[in-house]
Amino acid sequence: DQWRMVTEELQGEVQFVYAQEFAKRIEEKTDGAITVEALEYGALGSETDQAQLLQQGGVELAVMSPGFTGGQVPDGQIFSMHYLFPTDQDQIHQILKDSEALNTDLREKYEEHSISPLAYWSEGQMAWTSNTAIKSPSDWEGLNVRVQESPLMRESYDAYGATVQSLSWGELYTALDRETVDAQENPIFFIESASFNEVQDYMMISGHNNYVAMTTANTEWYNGLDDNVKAVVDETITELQDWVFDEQKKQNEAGLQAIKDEGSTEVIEFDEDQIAEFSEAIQPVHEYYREEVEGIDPELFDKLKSEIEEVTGE
Ligand code: 6CS
Repeated sequence: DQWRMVTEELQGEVQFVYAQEFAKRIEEKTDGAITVEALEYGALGSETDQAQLLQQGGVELAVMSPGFTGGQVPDGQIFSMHYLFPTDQDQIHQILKDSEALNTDLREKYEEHSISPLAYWSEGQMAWTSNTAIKSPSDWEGLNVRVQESPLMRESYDAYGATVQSLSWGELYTALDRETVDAQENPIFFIESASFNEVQDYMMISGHNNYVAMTTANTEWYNGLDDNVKAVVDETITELQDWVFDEQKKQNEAGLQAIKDEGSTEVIEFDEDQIAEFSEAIQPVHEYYREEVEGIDPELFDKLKSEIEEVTGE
């Protein structure tokens, strides 16, 4: 058998090296009976094209960011909520691995759309970049920020007074360079790798969110696998959760150093007071999400929140 795993990133970047490592391990474990082709961003279209392809069974597996199916699977937007998850990466790792709200309840919601999230993992803390310094929520006023296809992302930046535009990331460098877009969010390794720092003067380590990716399978395909093959897939994905945790950490540390060395982007790290101010400004969006957003399961949100509190002790 040959399977394909499509990713949203390029050679050397976290999602793509994850797919290569998955391929390597599956081939080893099956003595070459199953091979997996890792595909980089662009090979089969944009991120939204790739999501559709997975849903239709055109590829068996995909590394996918929940942000691109936010309109279809409203509960998946929980990952784009600012100041909900902790900033501590070990704690996030534990929550993503163990949360029942995510691994059982949210998984079922995705499966209604033929997407089986087999694991959630973080690509690291996201930072904001912009050509003006953003030090308090009102600094967002009048800025146009690029987001993925998630209505909740719109609400969040709206709460700070910014406007949003959704784009595939492949169009983002040019948009920032031409100043049709003023700002964006991404994990630090990716900001460096996609050279967004070349066209942005400030990078804010804001603590507003981490970047979650999902290892997904087409649901019908996955359910139809022989039990022993499914066990190999599940085992490999569990192993890779710890593997990718270390990989993203390495890449994010190296990315931060490279941005500092390059020197044209000022790095601003938020202190506790700034985090508290932003966190307060976003609370109405947390409430709005729970109470008003169509298709949201408030119980899933409450459950995740209490699971987060258990891990952080807050
Ligand atoms: O900003 C984006 O859309 C891209 N960012 C990352 C870290 N991975 C892929 C994604 O498409």
